[in-house]
Amino acid sequence: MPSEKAMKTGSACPPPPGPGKLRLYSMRFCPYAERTRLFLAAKGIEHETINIHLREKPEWFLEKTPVGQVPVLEKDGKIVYESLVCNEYLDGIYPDKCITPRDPLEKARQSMVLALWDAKVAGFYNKLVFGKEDERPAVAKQFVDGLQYIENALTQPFFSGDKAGALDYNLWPWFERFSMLKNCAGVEVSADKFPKLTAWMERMLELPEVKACSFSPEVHDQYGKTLLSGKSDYDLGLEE
Ligand SMILES: N[C@@H](CCC(=O)N[C@@H](CS)C(=O)NCC(=O)O)C(=O)O
Repeated sequence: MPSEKAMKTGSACPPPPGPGKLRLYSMRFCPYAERTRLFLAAKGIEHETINIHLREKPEWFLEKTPVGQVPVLEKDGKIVYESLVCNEYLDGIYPDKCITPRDPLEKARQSMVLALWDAKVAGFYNKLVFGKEDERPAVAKQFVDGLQYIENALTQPFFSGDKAGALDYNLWPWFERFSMLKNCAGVEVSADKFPKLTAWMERMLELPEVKACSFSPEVHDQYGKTLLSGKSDYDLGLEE
């Protein structure tokens, strides 16, 4: 099994995965890569993971993907990148326990909620964590207003219906990191303002696939501090 430590510039390119074998290029704290890790865990797909040092990317990684971002999947000499594309690809090549909705209207609905997330929430989320301190009160209001759209879109018990599905897994990684909002910007997602979302978060935390892929709020906070200092510790918590 490859080491979990992030591979850097100058490292030797690992030999390609054997025939039929799947490899994920990831970074342990990346929310986009977590989307794909959640799909892999929920579907029970055997795979190996190679973590990438995103500040000192290996040359061979940049040869695999022009975008230079994780997640990336590799199987039988073929490369797929972009988290949402990776997840649909996984359902395409491993059709058992298909997570992506088959119904075109439901698939469209889920994509529209993700588009709402991108348009109304994600940017403010990033600004709260990484942005200027004096702008935070205004941004916090925009974030909370935007999150209301997501609360309204939640068809209980899960975004995807009776069971967690694509939309739940594709949104979850940011909710898992909400403690960073509280600590960096004092913004709390409370049950009285967001009763459906807070109940959904409790339900998500009980799922085995979420337990398998998540880090605790304390670890996210520790990683967040290294990220904000400009020196992300991709190997945080791993043995020397
Ligand atoms: N749109 C991409 C975003 C992926 C992304 O931003 N990944 C970050 C890590 S969280 C990354 O690889 N950053 C390295 C870089 O941009 O150079 C996706 O959905 O996969």
